[in-house]
Amino acid sequence: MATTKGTKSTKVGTRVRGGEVRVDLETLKKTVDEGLGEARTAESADALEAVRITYLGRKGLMPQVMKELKSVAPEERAEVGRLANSFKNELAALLESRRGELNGAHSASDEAPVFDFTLPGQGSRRGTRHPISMVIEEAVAIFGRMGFTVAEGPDVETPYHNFDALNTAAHHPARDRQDTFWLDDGNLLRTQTSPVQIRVMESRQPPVRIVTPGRCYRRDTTDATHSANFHQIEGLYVDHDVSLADLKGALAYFAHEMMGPDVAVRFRPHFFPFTEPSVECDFSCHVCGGAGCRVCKGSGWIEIAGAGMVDPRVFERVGYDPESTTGYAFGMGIERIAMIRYGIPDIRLLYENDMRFLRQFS
Ligand code: 2NM
Repeated sequence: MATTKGTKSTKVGTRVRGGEVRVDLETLKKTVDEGLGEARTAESADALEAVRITYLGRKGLMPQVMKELKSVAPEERAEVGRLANSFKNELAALLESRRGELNGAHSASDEAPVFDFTLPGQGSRRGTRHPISMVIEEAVAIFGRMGFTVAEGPDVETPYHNFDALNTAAHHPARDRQDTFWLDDGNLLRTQTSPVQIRVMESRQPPVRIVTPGRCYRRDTTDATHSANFHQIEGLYVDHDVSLADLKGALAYFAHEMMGPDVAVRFRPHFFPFTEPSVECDFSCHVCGGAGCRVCKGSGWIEIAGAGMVDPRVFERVGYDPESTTGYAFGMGIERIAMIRYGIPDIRLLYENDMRFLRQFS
């Protein structure tokens, strides 16, 4: 476009005397092409923003065109208005999409990488086995080496399986509402795992050689050594000519495998309704070696298991011949063994799910 004295071409038309700009379609079309081109080729967010300010900013070219629309030749005016409007929309959309593009490219390559492959991983902490599970698994493995298999049964039991079949007298204090969690339907939460052994004997003929690990319930007030929920593992071996010597050998083997070869075992007479004779089995204190310390309360011995020869009345109840059938049974508390083995001073630590405590176990 020719430039004459006193006039000067601008991006949207010709500046005439008095500073006003005469907008014309041809110049505007060029400006539109330039604007879209600049927006397409801007290489940074800042450059993009400069394009926006030049064309769409408050003092930019398009507001100027709109203001000067009245100066446009009447035959061009409608076309100039349409072009200016469509350009504004197109440019705004283009700026928007280029901005997204540049921002994405910017963070992915120029400055902070999204992922630094050289950083050490965060790792995920593996869980640990609960000490109760560890003792159960260990005990099951030890008895497994003596030919015992695992049997399980329901936590909710009938009074028949939990008491009657075990020859527990109707007036026995263990049945008391104070000792047992009775349910409204007349059933109860098992107070030991012996009812599992009754169920197994009801359903199988001898020989039977099982251990029954599992959760038991008694209405104890919780303190450092009592929990209303606890675990037992009981064992039962039924065959012909099973003797008390077999029982002693099995429990001695268990003691050495569980607590170490230097642990001594002793048996004291006791009473249980379901065994005759009955014994209690103590392990010598693995901490002081029998000399007496805090762990064994000065006695040198730790009470570990109750046991005995299965009472013929129990065999009668389950349909075994009480004359020809012999067997031993034993039972012990898992928590007690865990506490002794790992030096856990309070049974509640086993039930509070404090990760600082539990993470110490493998
Ligand atoms: C114990 C102590 C002594 C025992 C007896 C029986 C069964 F079913 F054969 F009669 N099961 N468990 C038993 C014997 C349990 O726990 C301290």
